[in-house]
Amino acid sequence: MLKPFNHWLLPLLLGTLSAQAWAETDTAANPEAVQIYQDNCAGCHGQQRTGGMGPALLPESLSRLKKQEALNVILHGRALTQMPAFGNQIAEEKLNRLVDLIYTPPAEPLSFTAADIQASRVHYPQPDNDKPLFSADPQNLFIVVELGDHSATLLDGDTFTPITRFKTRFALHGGPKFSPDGRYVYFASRDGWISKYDIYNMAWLAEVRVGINTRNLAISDDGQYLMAANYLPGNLVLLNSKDLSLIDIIPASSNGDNSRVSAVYTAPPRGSFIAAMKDIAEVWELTPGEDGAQVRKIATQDYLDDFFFDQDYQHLIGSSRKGDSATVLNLDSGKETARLDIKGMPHLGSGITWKYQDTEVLMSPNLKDSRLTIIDMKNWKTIKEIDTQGPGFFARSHDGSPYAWSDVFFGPNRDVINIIDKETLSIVKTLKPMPGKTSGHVEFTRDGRYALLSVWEDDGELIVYDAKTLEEVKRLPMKKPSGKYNVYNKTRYVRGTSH
Ligand code: DHE
Repeated sequence: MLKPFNHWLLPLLLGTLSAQAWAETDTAANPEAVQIYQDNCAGCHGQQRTGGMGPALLPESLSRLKKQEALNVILHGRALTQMPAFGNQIAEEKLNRLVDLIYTPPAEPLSFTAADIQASRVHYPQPDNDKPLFSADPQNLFIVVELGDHSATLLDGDTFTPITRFKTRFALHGGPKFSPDGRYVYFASRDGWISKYDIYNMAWLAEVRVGINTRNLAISDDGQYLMAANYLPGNLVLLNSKDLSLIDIIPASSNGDNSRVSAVYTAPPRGSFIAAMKDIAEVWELTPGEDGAQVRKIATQDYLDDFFFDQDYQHLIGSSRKGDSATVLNLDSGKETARLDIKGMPHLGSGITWKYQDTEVLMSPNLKDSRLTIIDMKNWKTIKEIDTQGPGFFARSHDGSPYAWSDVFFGPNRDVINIIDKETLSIVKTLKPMPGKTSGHVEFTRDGRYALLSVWEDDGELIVYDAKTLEEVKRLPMKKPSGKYNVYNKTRYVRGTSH
């Protein structure tokens, strides 16, 4: 059953932001653009460009959109959203100045307070039904995020049939996270919205805006708490996951230094969250409670940015911001126990592990170099480097599969996917799912029998492969499908998937 649903059309209680007049410098430098903005954009994007129903229009939130693309959206509107076309009302040359304005940092610092968070909360009707409204196995569902038109598809993981497709907030980032029972899924958007969706009833339940520039979210092992990491303002926000009410705001500052927070992860066996700090040489462990979070600060030698954890969450493997090495931190003792020799820029967050001979290995893609690095997790030594056709972004495997999959996300060969034999540690096959089109990010079904791959294009596809024979099983058209997340694999923290 496909259920069309556009949550932008529902009445929204928009957040009120701290009153701040336009900085005089903005008005003086670009007065006409400021006027155009106030007359046409402020209603949805906020008086101070910090967002409302529409996304924030600040350099931090637009860094991934080229100016020409922003101009095209203003000229022609954005399909399936409330963004209208202005090309037939305002001269292009004036709109160009408007684009310049939104890519200019505000002259005065922005603030986003507890009151702003509370005022932004959106409640939807709460369904009175505890059973899925579909017959698919609730543990073998996938959520597929489609960045192309800011949507998500709920997919039956046995038949590979879409159950429903729904609009999401603009520009989601990081994996959505499920409640432990798999009934609810939580999304984070780059401009601060946290949204809770009821999978069984295929309905939004609540939303809240937690910041201006958000990185990701994590759910506690017991499902009670949600923590979000923000670049702007630099802080962590703790919510009650039931109704997304605010519990605590934890500013990311230490000894007078303020930091952006790169990401927050849940550490289930520890009952805590672990946060990566962008601008201070510390790792934070936060234990949530009804009255707030207790913070343990672990000093590190480097600024550690991108984290991977071993299966029992005793060790954190973090790459240094400079990207030329990685550190192993024992989370119990708070001491650095090893250094990994990984050149280039390892993307540890996308690393995966599997059992190999009498040990466990970690394989990390590399954002800068054309190689995959495989490390023995007993002694933290590199045991194999695999040359690839370009830098990669994601890697995936499953205990039920003999192979690990990794993309080549950048450069002329971004259309290939390498299949690595987990016993021989070598590439056994290279797939080219759609020549010339970026392919990346794989997730397996609950039993590891099938692998689902994205063709990462506006008119892209989700391709289902038999994970053993590597033959194609099905193609589904999708709009720039990015990540896909299997309920069982994610809620059981299965080896080979992202946690
Ligand atoms: Fe991501 C996860 C950081 C750019 C798509 N990305 C993550 C996580 C971090 C991270 C810390 C883990 C959080 C989580 O899942 O809860 N990403 C970063 C960056 O620092 C970087 C390089 C720059 C930035 O501007 O943020 C970056 N990421 C991108 C992209 O350009 C991608 C390809 C497209 C996009 O969405 O913007 C992208 N990142 C993803 C995806 C995941 C992700 C799909 C979840 C992967 C998973 O399997 O769980």
